[in-house]
Amino acid sequence: MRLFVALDLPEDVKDQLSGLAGGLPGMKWVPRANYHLTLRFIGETPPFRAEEVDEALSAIRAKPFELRLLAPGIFEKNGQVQSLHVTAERTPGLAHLQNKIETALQRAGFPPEKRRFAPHVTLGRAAAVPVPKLVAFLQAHSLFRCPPVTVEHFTLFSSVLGKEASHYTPEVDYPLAA
Ligand code: 3AM
Repeated sequence: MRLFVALDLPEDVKDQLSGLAGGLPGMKWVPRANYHLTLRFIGETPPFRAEEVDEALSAIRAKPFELRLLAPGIFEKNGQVQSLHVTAERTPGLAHLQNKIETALQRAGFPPEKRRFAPHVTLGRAAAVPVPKLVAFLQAHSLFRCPPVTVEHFTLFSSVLGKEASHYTPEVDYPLAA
C-alpha cells in the first residue's frame, strides 16, 4: 500500500478551493475530491508495516485546532514551476500535530522526513504554464482566504497512482480531543 497521512478538508473548503481552479493554460488541476493537506508522506508499505503505522498513529494525543488556508503559492525545482497550492498558516496546533506524527513514525522505525514541513493544499501541477499567466493568477488571488475551520481528526490515506489523477482512499480517521 502507498500511504500518507493528511488532513481531509470539509466540503465547503473544497468548494472554495475548486473556485480557484481554472484559467491557467497548461495547468493540470487536481480533482476537487483529491484536495488534502499532507502531514507526512509514508510511501509503499507492506501490510504488517501498515498495521504498525496504524498503531503509532492511534497512540497520538493532540488537541483540535483551527486551520487557516491563505493565498496561493507555487513550488519550484531547478527554476521550473512544479505545482500550485494554497498555503496553510503554520499555526502551533498544526505544527504540533505534524511533529507528533513525525515522531510517532520515526519511533515505529520510519526514516525521518528530510524536507521542512511547508503546509499546503496542492491545487494543480504545472506542466507548461506560461510564467506571466502564473504571476497574474497569483496576484489576482493574493487576498484569497478561507474562513478558519476546526480540525477534529487526521486521516491515513492510501493512494493508487493513476494516469490522469491519483485515487486517494481514506483508510482510518484519528480523532483529536481537547
Ligand atoms: O500533498 P501534496 O499534493 O503536495 O506529491 C505527493 C502529495 O503531495 C506527495 O505526497 C502527497 C500525497 O500523495 N508525494 C508523493 N511521492 C512522494 C515522495 N516520494 C511524496 N512526498 C514525498 N516523497
